[in-house]
Amino acid sequence: MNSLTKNIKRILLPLLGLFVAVGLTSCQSSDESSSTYKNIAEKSFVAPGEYDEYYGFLSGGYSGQLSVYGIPSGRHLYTIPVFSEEPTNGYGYSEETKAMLNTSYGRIPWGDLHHPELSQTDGKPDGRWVFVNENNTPRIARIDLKTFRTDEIIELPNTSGNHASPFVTANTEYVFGHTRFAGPIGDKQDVPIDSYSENFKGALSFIKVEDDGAMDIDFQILVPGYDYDLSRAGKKASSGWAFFSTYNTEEANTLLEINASKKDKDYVLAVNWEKAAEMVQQGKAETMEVEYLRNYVDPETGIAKSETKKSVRILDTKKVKGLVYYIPTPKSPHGLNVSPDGELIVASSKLDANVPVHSFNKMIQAIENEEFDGEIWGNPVLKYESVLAGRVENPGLGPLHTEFDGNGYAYTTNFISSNVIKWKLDDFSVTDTADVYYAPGHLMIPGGDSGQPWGKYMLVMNKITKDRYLPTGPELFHSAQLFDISGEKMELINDFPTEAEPHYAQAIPADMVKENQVRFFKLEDNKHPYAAKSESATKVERDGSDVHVYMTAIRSHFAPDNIEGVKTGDTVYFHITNLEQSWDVPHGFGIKGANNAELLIMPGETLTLKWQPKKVGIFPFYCTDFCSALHQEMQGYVRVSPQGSDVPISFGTGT
Ligand code: RUQ
Ligand code: CUA
Repeated sequence: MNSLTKNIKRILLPLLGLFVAVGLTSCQSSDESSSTYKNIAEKSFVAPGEYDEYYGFLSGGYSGQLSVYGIPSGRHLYTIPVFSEEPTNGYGYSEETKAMLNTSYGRIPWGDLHHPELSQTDGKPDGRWVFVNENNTPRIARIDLKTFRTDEIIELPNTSGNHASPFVTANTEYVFGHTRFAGPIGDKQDVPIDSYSENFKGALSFIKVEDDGAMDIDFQILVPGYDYDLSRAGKKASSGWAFFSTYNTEEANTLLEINASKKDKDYVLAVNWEKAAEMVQQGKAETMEVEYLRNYVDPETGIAKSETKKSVRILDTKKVKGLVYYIPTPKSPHGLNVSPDGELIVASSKLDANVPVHSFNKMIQAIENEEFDGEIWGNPVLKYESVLAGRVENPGLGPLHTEFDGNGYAYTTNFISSNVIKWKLDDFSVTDTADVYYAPGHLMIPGGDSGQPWGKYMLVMNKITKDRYLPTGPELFHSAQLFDISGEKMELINDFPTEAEPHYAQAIPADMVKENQVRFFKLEDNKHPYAAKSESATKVERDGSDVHVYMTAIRSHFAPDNIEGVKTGDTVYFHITNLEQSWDVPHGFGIKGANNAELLIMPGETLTLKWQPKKVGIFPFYCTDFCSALHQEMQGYVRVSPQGSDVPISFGTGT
């Protein structure tokens, strides 16, 4: 066995063994440790009626949604629907929100959401928006933190597996999206899979964010067909640059577990995005015809719309030079993180015994001095030693992600050894290790990937829950563990289950978000074409086989609440306007037999439920949200007659 194979075995076997090992490890608290926890409980205790210090935004992974948790309490505050339908409030089911889930492949009810990223100003999270990526059918969404709603979703063409995404530049000029799964780009799509090295490429997308948040792809950079795994923008010293970790530089198309673990080093790609943007301005990009959708909520009507885009501008690094540099990095790196001052680039190598740390300044010098070690597509590979700032020696097994506390320390998760290490940025020495339960992926310090971390708490998101909580059958929520990192030692202070699989998270001081909240929508500003802004404006209109119901809801009745003249074969649109004008008084709407979810209508808003009655009879509808003492009375009836009957449209609400 050559030493390479031995090395692979040495690394891969523990990976496999992990799943056995966690089964054997018992980390349940003994009486002794329970009492220790009682002593620290007050560190995460938020008294009833008091607020958390931070909003935490945790990705839902394969739920497709974004969860909002209070930190340090771990209270689950809200779930923001993004890439998946959400029956709780009818997102994706109401006529107003359906278009948010449109793609060039048709309407998709589900997504795989990996990374939240807060918008930034001067390298500091600013509380305007959260961006999130969809990994499966590549998209990026923007969530408005005044309403906690998804306002825009843009699809990324020429991309598969949008994983290294959606990281922002220091003033949110751009948000990035990238290819994890390389593939053919351009006209020639129908190619043999094993023609990978000839036909498969990657695309790095740079999405411009306007002042009002509107997104569009400014340009894409074509790069070799590697797997682009994670990225971060440079900041301060390195602003104008972006960095991407890669694996599978072997360009394998099968059994990647082995075939993409052959080379000793893959690369971190350093991309000069500022220069790329300039080149695009100078007309140096080619235009490629592709189709992709941009879905956005019309701010006037509140109705989501889709627009089809037809082309993107491409900078092909085979032809355009001076944009990308390859920094050799051992070995199948995953996490990619840039220190708060922008100088250090940490690429955690899943399969290497050390964590390499690159220096931005050394990189610039190496470029100037042409300290090169070959080239890829005519672009320089820099000498590893020329760029390396140092190594974190023996960090633990399976290092994945790193965050920074802003006080000179970094924290890195180890997936296989189930712990987090704290290490010093000036000499790369490990100063503390904390066990977590179990198999951590990402970790998050509020602002910890920005230029200004708030280094008081660290949240570690674990992939395996096992015996941490009461069992819930074969499926368990993942678990998050909160540490106090204000002292020398990391101290575990809270532990709570999290919905689906949080990959990454962001957090921001609550004051930066809570003062900006929209508490209700002003009725006078409602420009929905089917709004009924008072009960006197309610009506039912037939248009062929379509029936439009202009309905209002207010404590504690609907108007109209008796409707006749609907027939089987009709399509009924219930346009319901919530007339309330105060905070936290939604009304719900559900009707028997609807092949649809309920609606949850916020004060001042109009939402529409589409219903196709299939049976003759009397169909009750009711408010689904306990809104008032007489909520149970908030109900009504629709009479459905057979197709062809001559029952006329009539409607009313009592007398
Ligand atoms: S991932 S556990 Cu960010 Cu999707 Cu690393
Ligand atoms: Cu309105 Cu219950």
